Amino acid sequence: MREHEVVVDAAGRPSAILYPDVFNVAVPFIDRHLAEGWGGKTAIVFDDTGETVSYGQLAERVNRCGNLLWTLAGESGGRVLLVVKDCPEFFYLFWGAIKAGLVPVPLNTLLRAGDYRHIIEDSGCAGLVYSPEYRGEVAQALAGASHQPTFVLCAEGPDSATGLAGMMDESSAVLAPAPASPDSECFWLYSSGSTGRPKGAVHRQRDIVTTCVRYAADTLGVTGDDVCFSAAKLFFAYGLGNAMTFPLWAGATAVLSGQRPAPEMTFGVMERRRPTLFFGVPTLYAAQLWALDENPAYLDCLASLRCCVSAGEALPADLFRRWRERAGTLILDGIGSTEALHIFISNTAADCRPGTSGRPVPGYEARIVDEAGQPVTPPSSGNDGEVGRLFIRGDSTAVRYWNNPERTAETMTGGGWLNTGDTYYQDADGYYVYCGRSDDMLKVGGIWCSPVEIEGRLIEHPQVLEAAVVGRADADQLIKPEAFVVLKNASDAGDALADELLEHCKTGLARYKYPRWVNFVEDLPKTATGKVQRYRLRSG
Ligand code: 3UK
Repeated sequence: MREHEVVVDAAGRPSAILYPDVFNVAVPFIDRHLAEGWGGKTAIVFDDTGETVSYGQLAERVNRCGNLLWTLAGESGGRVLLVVKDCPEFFYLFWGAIKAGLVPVPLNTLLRAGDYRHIIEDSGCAGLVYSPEYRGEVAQALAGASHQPTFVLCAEGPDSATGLAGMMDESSAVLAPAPASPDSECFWLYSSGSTGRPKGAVHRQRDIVTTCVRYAADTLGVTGDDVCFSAAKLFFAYGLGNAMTFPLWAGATAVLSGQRPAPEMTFGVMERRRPTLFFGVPTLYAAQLWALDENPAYLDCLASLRCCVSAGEALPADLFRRWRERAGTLILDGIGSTEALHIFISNTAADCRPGTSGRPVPGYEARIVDEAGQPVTPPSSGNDGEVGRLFIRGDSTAVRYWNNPERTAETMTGGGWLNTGDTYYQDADGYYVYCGRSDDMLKVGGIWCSPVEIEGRLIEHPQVLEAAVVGRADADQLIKPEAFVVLKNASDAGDALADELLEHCKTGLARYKYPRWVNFVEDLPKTATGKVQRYRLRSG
């Protein structure tokens, strides 16, 4: 098989990615490093056990696992569901499946039996592999499911006949890549969404390469010297790139932890494994700052970082500033999605505007359109552009949802344009500013009002930990903002603080945007991936 080729322009930036007709993406990500003489380099450090895996060991285990999965599945193109925590086996399973011509489907390990059952039935999977931690939910899902996979395997544990390690040992260490093409279907990711059943986004072989060339290498500058640590888990498209495809593409090292990403865990991993790149979500950065205040010794753990990345939800400018002051690094906010596979609009170290998502990653196009699908007025002579719906186009977007032509038509809208479901505008300098999900936006007094902006103002208040804002109809049935606030100290709640927060909003925002109601709550409803579910806060 001929190698892929990244064509660069005169400035050394990627202008095109060329592929041979026959292309299996496991070859450049796994086998290439052996051919280039890097077999001895460390690919994975597993923090839970201290185990390290070299690129040579990785290639051999991917082959063994691919042979095993192929033998068990007995069909080409069969889906293999992975309910697997972050650990080296995740790599063997994901790449082994792809190399053998099967379709890996990493699943959120925080789901419950009912969700797994839906996915087992929806995918018509050939196999399911799970980490022992999730045995209970998986068993319950299988017991009730109308479809039964051909094989079910535990990813860890004693070398018994049902365990992965023992069965891999008995499988051949030689595996020729299954013939595929750059456009053939490669893996799926179920997107959680805040509403409705999860939908399987179908990604092609080339999609992974695109995110690595365009975002990881060109935007973030990941090289073989980097050590990547992601608090976002591998089952999430964000984590899959951060902690697996990006380091593998660059010949770098991935640090994995099977533990829950609380501040203590992330600081501990940083202290032991010295990552250069850290990938988190805004809520975690906020909690880490809080922990740094409590325990300043944590600061030493951050010394190896050259840069941090945030995605999943908008990073408030205040959090960006506090982190830069306290931790001394930038947090590059970028927006990505399961359907786009990774980040497509981003800040960079050289061009960073706090409170915005940055500019389109080179290789992606963005369009902001009105409800009729027409481009909104762009920014001009010092004025912001109009607010509208964000569509993007790029060579990593999912081709369809499995088994769901209606949602496919709504989201993959033709001509390669993906409807992100997000509301954005471009500021006067062209930076893209997130205003909320298209369906979370409020019209207050006839003017678009972003819950995210009000939340950003609320959390600037020193007593506020988290906030969510939704629309609530007032006595005239006009929509006005209502705030749900989590305090750092719940005992501070009271009318005096509520009044103070209103004043804080009125002084910091256009006046019509202040919340008309403030509710103090213990926590906010969130999806399994940590996004606030505003729709659950809306009344009536
Ligand atoms: C929201 C953001 C504002 C936005 C993801 C990086 O989050 C990821 O994928 P999901 O499918 O959700 C996608 C939706 O999340 N969002 C993501 N990033 C930002 N909103 N600022 C941001 N920086 O609504 C988007 O449509 O769970 C993130 C890489 C890969 C991903 N899958």
